[in-house]
Amino acid sequence: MNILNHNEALLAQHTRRLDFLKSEVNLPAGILQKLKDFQIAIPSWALGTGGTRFGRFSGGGEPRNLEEKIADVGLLHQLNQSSGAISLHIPWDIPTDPAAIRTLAAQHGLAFDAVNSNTFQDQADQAHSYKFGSLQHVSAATRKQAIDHNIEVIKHGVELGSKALTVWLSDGSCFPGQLNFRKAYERTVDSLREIYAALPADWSLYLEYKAYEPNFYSTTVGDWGASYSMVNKLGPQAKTLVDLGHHLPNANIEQIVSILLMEGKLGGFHFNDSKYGDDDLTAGSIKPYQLFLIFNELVDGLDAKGMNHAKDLGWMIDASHNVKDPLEDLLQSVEAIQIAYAQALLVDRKALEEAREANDVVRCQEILQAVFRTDVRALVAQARLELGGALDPIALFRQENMREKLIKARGAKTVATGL
Ligand code: LRH
Ligand code: MN
Repeated sequence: MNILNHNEALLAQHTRRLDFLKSEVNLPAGILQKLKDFQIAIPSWALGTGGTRFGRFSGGGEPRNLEEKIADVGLLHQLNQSSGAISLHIPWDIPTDPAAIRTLAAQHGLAFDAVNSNTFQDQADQAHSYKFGSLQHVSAATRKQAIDHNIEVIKHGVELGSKALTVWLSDGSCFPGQLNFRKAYERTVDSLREIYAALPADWSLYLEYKAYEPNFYSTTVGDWGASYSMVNKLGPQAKTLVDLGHHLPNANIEQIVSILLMEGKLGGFHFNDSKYGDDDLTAGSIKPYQLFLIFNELVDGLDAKGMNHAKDLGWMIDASHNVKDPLEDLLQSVEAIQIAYAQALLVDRKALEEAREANDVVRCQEILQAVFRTDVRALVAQARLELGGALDPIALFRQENMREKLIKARGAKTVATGL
């Protein structure tokens, strides 16, 4: 891919935009380095075309195995220099030769972020079905099967250099009366304790909550309260994972984030966007102001605790692509996340606190919205440029006819494992 020629053609326009931004805004010292250090993990299960129960419309050239998934994330990282990690889902992506996979990932400049277990689907050779749950199941044998799977996933992660296990449980119920909520909660915590006990000392366990789907009456880890209470019972290595699409309508996610972070129980994120349910749409495509407000709380809370922005939380995307090219969609998500982070770094926190302490509500909004209405794309592009990335990743992806090349290499009908 000819990134140099691409950047040369766009440099004059880029420099004009960056100079204009610098003439309008005092850029805090170190903001470019923070943007360069900020790497977002790409989900291995979102490199193909997603679908719904009503249909799936593949775009072709999808990765046929883990090696090709790593190559696709490597391509994203080459373009934006901000996708330096991949998050695997087991058993969709079992690394049969971990050493070779690790070497291949390193060749693409990629690390392995959290590994994800899967006790929401029955595998062909499985003894006990997860139809009525996994860690909450009434049968101890089914719970043990699910615990053993999570411990197996940790082993795969250790071989790859990952440092976290993400547990999302579809467990719950579809009808009133179906479930004893207290027993389900206690069985889930007891099962998680056995998984927690298998964690290496330097690992984290991220417990992801979700309001509904596939269960439509109750979900046992259904909201931040359930996850937070459970991770507190488990111990210091257990944290709550916030998937932006897993909330009931109009939930104040930035407030949830601020409290979890303050409590030292925020583990990380699955970034996406949604208008109705767990739509898994492109981050920042529906509610960009909410994404900015979340990063506003993150920068404030991370600095208040002296935490390292890039390293101390899990930054991951979890999206599904029904109508967009999966790689273009992921490039857009990473860009939207970098923009929200850059804007949050520009917030004048001293002025905002003074306005808050003075109950000057109008001034508070003026301070936040002035930043939200500041076009920081040139700043995010400058970070990419300085790391050797493309000034306009999607334009270069298209100029290079990458999708056509992938279809030529892999075929038009290939289907990637995942959702
Ligand atoms: C559940 C979820 C979870 C993954 C799955 C692919 O909705 O967000 O994070 O395991 O999507
Ligand atoms: Mn998720």
